[in-house]
Amino acid sequence: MSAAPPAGGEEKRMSDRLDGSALKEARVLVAGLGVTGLAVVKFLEGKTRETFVTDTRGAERMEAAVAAARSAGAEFVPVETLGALPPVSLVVISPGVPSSAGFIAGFRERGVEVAAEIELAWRFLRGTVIAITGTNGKTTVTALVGAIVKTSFEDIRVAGNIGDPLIGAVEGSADDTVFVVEASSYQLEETARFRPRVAVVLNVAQDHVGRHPTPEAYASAKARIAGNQGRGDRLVLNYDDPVVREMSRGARSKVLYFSAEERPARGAFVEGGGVFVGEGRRWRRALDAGDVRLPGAHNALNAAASVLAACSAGVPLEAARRAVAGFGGLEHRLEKTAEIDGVTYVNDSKATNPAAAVAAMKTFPPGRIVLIIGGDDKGLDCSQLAAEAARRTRRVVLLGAALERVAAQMERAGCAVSRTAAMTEAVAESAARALAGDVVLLSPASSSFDMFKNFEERGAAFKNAVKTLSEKKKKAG
Ligand code: UMA
Ligand code: ADP
Repeated sequence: MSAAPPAGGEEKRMSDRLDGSALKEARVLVAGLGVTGLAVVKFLEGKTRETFVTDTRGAERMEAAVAAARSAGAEFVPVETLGALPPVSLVVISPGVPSSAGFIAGFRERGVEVAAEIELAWRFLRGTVIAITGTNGKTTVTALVGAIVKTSFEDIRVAGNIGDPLIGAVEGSADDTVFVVEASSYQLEETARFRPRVAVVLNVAQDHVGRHPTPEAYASAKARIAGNQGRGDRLVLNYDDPVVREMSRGARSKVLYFSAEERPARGAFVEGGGVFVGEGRRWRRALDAGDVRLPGAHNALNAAASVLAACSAGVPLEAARRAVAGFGGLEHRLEKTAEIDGVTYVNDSKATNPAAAVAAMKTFPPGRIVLIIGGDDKGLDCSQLAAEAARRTRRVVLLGAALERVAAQMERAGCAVSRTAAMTEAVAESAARALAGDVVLLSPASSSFDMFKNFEERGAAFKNAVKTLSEKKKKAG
C-alpha cells in the first residue's frame, strides 16, 4: 500500500544529534504500531510538538493499540491519509516495516529523516552498548552476555529484538548503564549513527529472503552494526564464517575473532570443549569443557563470543566463567524436554532456518536422530540440510504439508520420510520410529506460521504432545 507524499515543502531533517530541544519542535511519525511502535510512542509522550502513528493494518484491527497510543498523546493516521499530515521532520520505523515500504517512500524522497527505533534510542541513551547480531544465536548470546555482565555492573538493561524494544529501556540511563542489545538485520537497516562500544556478529546464513533482496544486502544490513565504530570500540567476529570474517575489512575498531578451527591473531578459540582467550603467543584458559552447559559445538562458539564481548566491556574473566557455568540456556533452543523409554525429546522450535537445524543435528550422534521438520516454506536453499539429514537421521518426520518441497529433497538425498498432519501425530510417529538411545528432535528449519501463532506456540505443542505420550506410556505400564 502506498500513500501520497505529504504536501508542502516545509519538512526538515532532524539535526544529526537529536536532543530534547530539537524533538520538542518536531512532528514525528511512528511507522508500525506493534510492540516497537507503542514503545516509541510512549517514549515520545510530552517530548514532541506532535506525534502521529500509522500502520498498514488499519485502526479497526488494532483498537487496543490505537487507544494506548492515543492515551500517550499520539494520533493514529491511516496510511491512506498520510498525505494530509502537516510536515513531519522524523519518521521512526518499526523493524517489521521494510525500508522500501511504499508509505515511507514519499517521506524519504522529500528528505525527511527515516530512523530505526534503535537509532532513536541510541541518540538518547547514556552508557555502554554491547550489540549482538547474526542469523542464529542472537537471543542466546544476548541473554548470556546479559548474565555475564550482571556479575560486574549494577545497571544492566537487556533489550532489542529479544523482545523488549531498546527505546523502552532508555529512560533513566546513566554513564554507568550497560545495554546488551539484540539487533536484527531489520533493525540495523535504518541506522545511521548507532555505535555500540562492543559489536558482535555471530554468523550469516540464508534467511529473510523476502525482506532483503540479495544475500549481500542481508549481510551488509548486519555489518552496519560496526559501521560507525571507531578506535576504542571492539568488533567480535566469527572467524569460521567467511562472510563474517570479511567484516573486519575497513574496521576502525579493534577486531577480536572467535574460532573453533584455528587460533586467531587475537580473540578466542575453542579446543576440546574449552575456550581460550588471548592474542599472539599469550593465551589463557577462559572456560573448561564442562563450563558450557548448552549442548553443541555452535554453543561453545556462542559462549566464546559472549565471553569476548562481556570481557571487552570490563568483566573479569573469572566472573565470566562463573556466569557461563550458571547459564542453562533458553526455552525452545535445544531444550531437553523429556526422556521416555531411553529416547530423549528435544525442543528446538526456534530453528526457523536450515542452518539452525543443521547445527542442531550436528549436536547429536549421527544416525541416532529422528528429526521433525515443517513450517512455512520460505524458499531457502535446503541442499545442505538434506545432505546432513541423510547422513545423520534415522528418519525425518514432516509436520504439515507446507515444507513438502524440502521433504521431497530429503527423500531424494536418501532420507526415510514420514508425513504427518498434526504435532501429536508427528510425536507419535517419531516415538514409534526411535530406538533407545535416540533423540527425537523438533528442529523445523522453517518459521511456524503455517500452523502456529509463533515458534513459542509450536514448541509448547511439541512439549504437550511429549507429555501426553509420557503419561500414556506410564498408564500402559
Ligand atoms: N507493519 C506495517 N507495515 C508493514 C509491516 C508491518 O504497518 O509494512 C505493522 C504491522 O501491521 C504491525 C506492526 O507493524 O502492527 C508490527 O511491527 P513489527 O513487525 O516491527 O513488530 P513489533 O511488534 O514491533 O516487534 C519487533 C520485532 N518484530 C520483527 O522484527 C518482525 C520483534 O522481533 C522484537 O522482539 C520487537 O520489535 C522488539 O524489538 C520478533 C522477530 O520475529 C521476535 N524478529 C525477527 C527474527 O528474530 O527473526 C527479525
Ligand atoms: P536468534 O535470536 O538469532 O534466532 P536463538 O538463540 O534464538 O537465535 O537460536 C535460534 C536457533 O538457532 C536455535 O534453534 C538454536 O539452537 C540455533 N543456534 C543458536 N546458536 C547458533 C549458532 N551459533 N549457529 C547456528 N545455530 C545456532
